[in-house]
Amino acid sequence: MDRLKQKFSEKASELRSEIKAMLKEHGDTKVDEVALEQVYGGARNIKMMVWETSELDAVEGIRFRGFSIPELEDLLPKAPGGNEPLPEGLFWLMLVGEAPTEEEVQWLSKEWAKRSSVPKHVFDVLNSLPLDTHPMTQFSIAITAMQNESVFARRYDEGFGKAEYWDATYEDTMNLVARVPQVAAYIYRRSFHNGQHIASDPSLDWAANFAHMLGFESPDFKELMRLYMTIHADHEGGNASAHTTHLVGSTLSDAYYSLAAGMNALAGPLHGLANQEVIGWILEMLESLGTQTPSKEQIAEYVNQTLAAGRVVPGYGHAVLRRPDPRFMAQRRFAEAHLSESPIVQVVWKIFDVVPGILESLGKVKNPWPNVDAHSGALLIHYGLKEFNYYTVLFGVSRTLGVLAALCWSRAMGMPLERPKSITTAWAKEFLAKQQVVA
Ligand code: HAX
Repeated sequence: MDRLKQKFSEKASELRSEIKAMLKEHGDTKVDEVALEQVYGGARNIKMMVWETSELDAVEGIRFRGFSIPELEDLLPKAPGGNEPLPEGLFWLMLVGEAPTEEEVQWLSKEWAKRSSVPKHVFDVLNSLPLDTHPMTQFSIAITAMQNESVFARRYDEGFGKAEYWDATYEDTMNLVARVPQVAAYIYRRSFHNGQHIASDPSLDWAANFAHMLGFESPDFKELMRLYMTIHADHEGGNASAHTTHLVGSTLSDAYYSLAAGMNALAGPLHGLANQEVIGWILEMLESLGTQTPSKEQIAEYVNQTLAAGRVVPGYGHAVLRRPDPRFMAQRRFAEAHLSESPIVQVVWKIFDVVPGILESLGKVKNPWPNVDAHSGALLIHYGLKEFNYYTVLFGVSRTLGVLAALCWSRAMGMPLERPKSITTAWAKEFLAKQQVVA
């Protein structure tokens, strides 16, 4: 058993016993009440699942195992000479709840490099798709195409028992995390660089190797990828990509099916695809205004036109957050340090000055502040990654870390099939009528 698997097994066994004891004593304690508007309103804020790897506070933002993004920037190991946390460290932290040492992170980089070989048929499947197939469609198909390699599915067929589910899920998770950068880079190069692929360099860390396979060698871009892959990894369990992965996994669909399902959820414009939408919207705005350096007044006018057309302002608002997203602020800090003169970054910052006031004035938007997707595109464009319908794949590569670390925990905790209750409107009316009779 490898060292991370051993550690995970020990932690999981401890927590399993604790949960068993807690449920024995407090299993019928109420943790929530549900209002009819939540039932009709996208289940906002209803506590209905367990997600060990991270927790989202409406004001403070995301905490991974209790650590905020600025704290992670200090806590996690960096690449030699670098300032940004290595995503390997975040994965380790999410999986076992302890920050790794430099040596443990180096071991994990090597372990993923060892497991990174993608079966040839996956590339054949990708090559059979029209070149203009959306990169997220290609990504989802490629993940599903790898499913024949699932250790979980094979061992389930052979008749293995519940106590081993976590072990096989760990193997699938490690293999998938190791492989997705190569799959994602292949999609980028086939879609946008005439199929001129770049071989993996296993001496590099996971994010730097991904940057290299995409075709970007600048040290700053590699640092950006380390930051990007760290901050997009997890956002507790209720967001659509995490929840979908969790739900599908609860049927004992293996990690490949579960991740592909989660990626299909990420591909929606109200979720991960917003990173593509933001930059598309900014470029449309610049074109429509006929300037690369719009004034705040011009931006405000364009925002009002967007709203008048019944569209949302992409990159702003959030179902849980009620302050500027710390993931936006982390990217802003990176931009201030590396590319504060970039014209497109300047536009993003001006939009940040203008949009919250306008959204607030509508009186209905619960969070007028920027989310993670408001900044990322401008950073990528600056470094030359301009094909913005690819951006959600970058998000997906990172999100793989969080949703699969959480899937390991779900199988280790013996989480059951997820099956909440739905109602009909007829039931709701009848229920309300009975309540009135009682009152
Ligand atoms: N622009 C215009 N209107 C907005 C808005 C925005 N950015 N954000 C919210 N609203 C509107 C809603 O559409 C809703 O209007 P109606 O009542 O007319 O339907 C109203 O304000 C109340 O919505 P809310 O309660 O504040 O927000 P929700 O929890 O319903 O939705 C969303 C959260 C993220 C979907 C929403 O803010 C939105 O559409 N934002 C733009 C798209 C976006 O950036 N998505 C990415 C979110 C982060 C993420 O998942 N990244 O992957």
